Amino acid sequence: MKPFILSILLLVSLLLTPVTVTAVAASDSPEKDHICFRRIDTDSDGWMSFEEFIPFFEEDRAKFDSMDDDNDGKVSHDEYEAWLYDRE
Ligand SMILES: [Ca+2]
Ligand SMILES: [Ca+2]
Repeated sequence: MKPFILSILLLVSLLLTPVTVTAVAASDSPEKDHICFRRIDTDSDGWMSFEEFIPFFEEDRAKFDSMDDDNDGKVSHDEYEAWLYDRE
């Protein structure tokens, strides 16, 4: 009897797993475009350079300039956050 119950439990958990994964993925989707600043800032100097920006946003100078609020040629964490919230 016990192996039968175990196989039922296994079947139920297999059936429930895709639902759980879908629910998690759906709740994550609003954050999809929010790339962590620390991931972009690969040399960890606290600034996003245009070179660091390209792999994530492509060679879109206009977008980089729109993030670089004080036009010093680099994007601080605050400038990046402000740009993210501005967009929403
Ligand atoms: Ca950097
Ligand atoms: Ca700046």
